[in-house]
Amino acid sequence: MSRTAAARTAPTGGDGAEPAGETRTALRICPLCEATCGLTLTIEGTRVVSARGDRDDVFSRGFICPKGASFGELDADPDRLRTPLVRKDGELRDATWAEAFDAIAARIRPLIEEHGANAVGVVLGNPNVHTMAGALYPPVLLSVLRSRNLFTASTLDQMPKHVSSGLLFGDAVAIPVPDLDRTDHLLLLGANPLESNGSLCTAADFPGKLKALRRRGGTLTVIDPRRTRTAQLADRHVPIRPGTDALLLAALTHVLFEERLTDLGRLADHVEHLRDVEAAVAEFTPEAVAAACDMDAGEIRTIARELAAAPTAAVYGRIGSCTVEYGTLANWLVDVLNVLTGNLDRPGGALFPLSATAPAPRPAGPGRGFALGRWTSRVSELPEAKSELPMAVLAEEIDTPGEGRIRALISIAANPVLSAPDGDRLDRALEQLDFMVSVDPYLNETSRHADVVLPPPPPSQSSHFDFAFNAFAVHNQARYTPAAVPLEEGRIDECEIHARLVLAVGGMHGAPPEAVDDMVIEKALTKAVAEAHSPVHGQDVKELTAQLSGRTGPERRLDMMLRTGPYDLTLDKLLENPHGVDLGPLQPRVPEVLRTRSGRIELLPGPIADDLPRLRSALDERPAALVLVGRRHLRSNNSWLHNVPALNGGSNRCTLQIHPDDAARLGLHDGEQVRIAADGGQVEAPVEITDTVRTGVVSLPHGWGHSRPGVRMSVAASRPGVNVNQLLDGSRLDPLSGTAVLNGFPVELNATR
Ligand SMILES: Nc1nc2c(c(=O)[nH]1)N[C@H]1C(S)=C(S)[C@@H](COP(=O)(O)OP(=O)(O)OC[C@H]3O[C@@H](n4cnc5c(=O)[nH]c(N)nc54)[C@H](O)[C@@H]3O)O[C@H]1N2
Ligand SMILES: Nc1nc2c(c(=O)[nH]1)N[C@H]1C(S)=C(S)[C@@H](COP(=O)(O)OP(=O)(O)OC[C@H]3O[C@@H](n4cnc5c(=O)[nH]c(N)nc54)[C@H](O)[C@@H]3O)O[C@H]1N2
Ligand code: SF4
Ligand SMILES: [Mo]
Repeated sequence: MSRTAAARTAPTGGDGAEPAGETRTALRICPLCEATCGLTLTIEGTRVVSARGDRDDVFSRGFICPKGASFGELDADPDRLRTPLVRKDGELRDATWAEAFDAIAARIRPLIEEHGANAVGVVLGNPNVHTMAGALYPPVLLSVLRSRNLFTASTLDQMPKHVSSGLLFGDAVAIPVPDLDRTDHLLLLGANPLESNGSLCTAADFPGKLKALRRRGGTLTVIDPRRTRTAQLADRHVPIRPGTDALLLAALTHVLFEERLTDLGRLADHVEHLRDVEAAVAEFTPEAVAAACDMDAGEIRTIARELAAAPTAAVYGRIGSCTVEYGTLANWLVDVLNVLTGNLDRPGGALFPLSATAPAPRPAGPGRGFALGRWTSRVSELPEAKSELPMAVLAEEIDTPGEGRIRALISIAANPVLSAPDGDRLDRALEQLDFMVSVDPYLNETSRHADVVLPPPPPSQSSHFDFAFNAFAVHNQARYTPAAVPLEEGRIDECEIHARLVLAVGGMHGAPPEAVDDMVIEKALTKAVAEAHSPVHGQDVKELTAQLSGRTGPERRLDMMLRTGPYDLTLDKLLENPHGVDLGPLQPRVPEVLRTRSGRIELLPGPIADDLPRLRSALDERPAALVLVGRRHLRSNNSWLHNVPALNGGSNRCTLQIHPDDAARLGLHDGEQVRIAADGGQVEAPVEITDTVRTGVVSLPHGWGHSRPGVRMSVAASRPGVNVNQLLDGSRLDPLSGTAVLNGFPVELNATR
């Protein structure tokens, strides 16, 4: 047994005491982005002193980036909260776990009883997809709360993709990912994996995979208003006008029909409404969209022909195609193009991953379909999508008086004061709540408003399995890393925090936390044994429950999901294979994956057809003189890594990037402060003149603005930056998905001299 393997089985339980100074290694899947790299941690006593890429990891093969390398520094950040905080006499003070959960039970239950379930809002932030707790417990929390006021980072991010997948395939989480390792041609829109390491396309070493694509003779086209590091790798970079991707994609679709370049291949028998799509895009000729996109009509035709001619190809869009005015239409068109070129669901194209914890595939056939707008938000009456309301209306749901107002908020791993539009308004709204709980390691711009803060332990002390990202990975695999360091005295695991939260708000305060896991296991197994296609069909629930291994509730739940899943896997098998189990390349899954009412791919869904007139009218709109887009830096992760000294600095700076021609026109000099104004407000930032951004476009990153009082993030506060989302008032949304328009909105610049 290797040292590493020995370390993996050692600590978690017991007292875990280690003589200080003794060095060992342990494996930990990195939780800092979607690439899910395997890390080898070197641990001295209980301190992580270094992190390297795990060369034996079946998925990441040793890849690591600067964020993963700073795992130890992040883990040991002295600003991390060590104990729960409870507000007394207006001030947040250290408290015991018992006091914290008592306070939650005492305050939330009466509010629900008096004002109903919707009086409690829930906000789920991005790191929930990077923790086991965040995958396993929020669904239970929501089922006990039964509140319609759910807001997540998805409506600042990928909700357009969920809506598009829901409508096309009948399953909002059936998201095709580009087959990076095998494709011959990648058309990439609004994504910068060289900095982000990829998203809704989990691939460790995305940069290496793009280089390999080119080495094997494949081609890469990048559509991005900035000449990003990803664009610099491409065969073709198109600096499109922000917000117009849907027009470009509609024109590409048009060309495929017009030039008879469609070839659905095996999918031909599984697609509805093909001719309706042809009619729907009839007006979107390359010539008609060229001016709006600021592209050459000939180039649009070339891109369409290249896409059709490639032996295999994948169209892939991310943030720049999501958080924009026509986000759902663009995301729909991405997969329409994949279908029309026969690339959906074929090796080398865009395929549906099958994760180890997904339910075992059921036989093909009609499903329940996907419905949008089953209820609306109270104030602006915006439709729900995937049971969520737009994050952009959270503030108004709190600060607008009347029946149904949100009076209490449970915020888990979220920092909407910085990540959502108009943080100032949200900041004030949070002050008006009767009660707020934050599950968060930091006292930051959002959690500072909480009455109770529940801090999870640092990542070295948490076990990890990627429930979310395995479902979007470019290669099927499963890896589990138990906690690398034993829980520090006085800490409780984040899974237990969530379980106790569920019990406290669900009227079962004080019950053992495993009760939550037992309840879930019983319910899930009862369902599984009744399903003919389940590997446990017809078996006895009690016996199955007794077979589950795992030292903790979450481990037993993982074991259960593996046993009822599509592969012959158990928790023990994952523990025996600490570097992971390779489950092979992605396989075709149509029609089994489809859940539409027709059991086929519904290529022109009604809500999409109804939204197309909006896109048609965009053809005649006069573009704004200057629009703003965001950007990500390799050493960042949204709003919460600015407190790690190694990650705060270098290229990771909150500057306003502007093209030299625009700077000259506006008389702006490099380094000077500029005032940026938009319909929601204004902020000031230093000018950075660079020709990597096209003319007519400026770029300011998000996640900055750490200057509010009461925040306990000393490093971040020393270089606060400004909050780009203060430029927005939350009214610009992609209507079908409720996703905030964070890219491509008009701004004005004024020197502060
Ligand atoms: N203008 C603009 N705005 C954007 C974006 C953009 O591109 N431009 N991007 C959007 C996107 S894609 C996203 S996903 C959102 C993100 O929006 P949020 O999810 O609101 O923001 P994060 O900065 O990811 O903050 C997450 C919070 O989780 C906490 N946290 C970290 N680790 C853990 C943990 O292990 N457990 C718990 N319980 N908490 C933890 C952090 O301290 C922080 O408070 O921002 C969006 N906002
Ligand atoms: N280092 C780092 N990695 C991260 C994160 C981070 O903050 N830092 N965040 C993580 C999260 S939560 C997410 S969701 C992913 C996001 O992953 P990506 O989508 O790859 O992230 P971005 O770097 O925001 O890339 C969006 C690109 O879209 C471009 N763009 C803006 N508007 C438009 C437009 O209208 N059309 C087109 N075609 N392009 C446009 C921008 O210039 C930018 O280059 O990254 C994840 N990984
Ligand atoms: S690429 Fe992502 S998962 Fe890999 S080490 Fe960097 S932050 Fe971690
Ligand atoms: Mo995100």
